[in-house]
Amino acid sequence: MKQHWDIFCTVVDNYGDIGICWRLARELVSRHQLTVRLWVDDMVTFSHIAPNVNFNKSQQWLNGVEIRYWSHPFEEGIKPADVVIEAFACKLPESYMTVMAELPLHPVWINLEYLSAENWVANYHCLPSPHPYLSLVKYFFFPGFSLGTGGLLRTKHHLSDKNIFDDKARSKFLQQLNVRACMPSELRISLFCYDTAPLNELLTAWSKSTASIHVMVPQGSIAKVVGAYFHCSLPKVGTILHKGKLTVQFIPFLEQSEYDQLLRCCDFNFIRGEDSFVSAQWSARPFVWHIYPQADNAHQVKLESFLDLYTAKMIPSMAAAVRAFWLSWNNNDLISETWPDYLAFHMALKQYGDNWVRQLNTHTDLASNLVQFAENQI
Ligand code: TRH
Repeated sequence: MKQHWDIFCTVVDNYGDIGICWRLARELVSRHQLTVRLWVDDMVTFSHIAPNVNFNKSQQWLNGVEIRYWSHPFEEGIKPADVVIEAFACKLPESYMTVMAELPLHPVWINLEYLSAENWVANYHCLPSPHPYLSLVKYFFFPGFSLGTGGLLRTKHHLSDKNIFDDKARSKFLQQLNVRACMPSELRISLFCYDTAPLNELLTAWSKSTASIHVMVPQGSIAKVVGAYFHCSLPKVGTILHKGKLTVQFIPFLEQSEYDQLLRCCDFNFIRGEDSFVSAQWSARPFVWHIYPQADNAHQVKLESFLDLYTAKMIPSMAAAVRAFWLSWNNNDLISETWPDYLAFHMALKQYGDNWVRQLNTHTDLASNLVQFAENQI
């Protein structure tokens, strides 16, 4: 009989939590043939990355996943699944946990953690934590980049099969977005970051760049900041603005798998948070991470740990240029000085992206690791 999985997701802010859970749910259904129910407390945010989700419905099926609105109080009479994923410590409903504890065979209960490249991750991966008063055990599952961690989410949308998504497919995809073909020396860039990033400095650096630059900006708060730079309030989809070497085009906020495709069409991807950060790596294109800011500057350690890992096999000058640009992007510092050095490594970074994907591919992916772990517990 097919195993049943429940994934619980609260949308803290933005799109990352539901972005990851939605990817994972589809992967468990399509590749591991599991029956998956995804509980989400914010259907409107969900519908931004998955426009086929009807946010007025409390139950619906999409891509083989049963999507349920997580209401408060939680629905009565719900039978817990064989495996329960609590995404990012979102706290399962009390009533659901009580039923879990009453079942003769307790479900496998996994808390899916945020991704980090820090060394301690492997030591904490899969550690059990007994519930204080129910006879249940929760396991902490840490995604990561190295052996001994839970690995990275890798889906069919991520895998850049060069034979399928070739130049022709790329041009067709961009045409659908009304993005014109680039001139031979022009660079195509996708821009997704938090609106605290030093956008004005970067746009100025781009306008003075040695290469012509065509930037695609999805609708949202960044579009407003970029629009303001050009004295254009509320730039609409399709608006194109110019300054010096820079062309900015405002595009729609895309459906998640389309966004994955966009990443594979660009010369540089500016990404953020966790999910687009992982997708950008699978796209094998040069990328720049705007990390989600955390209390006590915990994100700085996370950023440095990833930089150490990612640049480890680069030649020193390239590693220095990457580190300098990423740090200036995250710390609002000296963008005009770090961009030209970073840009100079464009071709080398592109090649490095292929090697990086090869390195990541030597580890088992997150969904497969979760399935294996659950099977070992049952
Ligand atoms: O949106 P994010 O900032 O999300 C998160 C949340 O802030 C979360 O609380 C925090 O814990 C986490 O970051 C670290 O960034 P992220 O993770 O990249 O998620 C963005 C999602 O939006 C991702 O699934 C890709 C998707 N997306 C689209 O589907 N279409 C688009 O056009 C764009 C730009 C993104």
